[in-house]
Amino acid sequence: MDFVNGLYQCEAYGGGLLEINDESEDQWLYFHFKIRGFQRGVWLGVVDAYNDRVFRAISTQKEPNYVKWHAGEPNNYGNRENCTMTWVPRNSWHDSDCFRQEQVVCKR
Ligand SMILES: [Ca+2]
Ligand SMILES: [Ca+2]
Repeated sequence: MDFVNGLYQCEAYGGGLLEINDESEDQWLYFHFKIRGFQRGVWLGVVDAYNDRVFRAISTQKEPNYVKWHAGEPNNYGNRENCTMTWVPRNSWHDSDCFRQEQVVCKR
């Protein structure tokens, strides 16, 4: 599912897209991604809404306290990467094209 459809889906459940707030939550999620067979990306509720490379959490509109960018990310590849996913194989974050089809996890 692309980013915005994932966001709408989560809001329909009364929540929002996954946000990861600290290292222990990150480890808990990674464990669950592995046992549930997640392979590619999982969208996070962290966006570069103005494409100025300032990523904010949707829930707070503030820069998140905890981030886990992969080395060299966010790189705004092609000047069109304004959404964030955690890439399960490396357990680290990438800015990414919002129209990619990735996995969705909701949080509330
Ligand atoms: Ca961007
Ligand atoms: Ca990127």
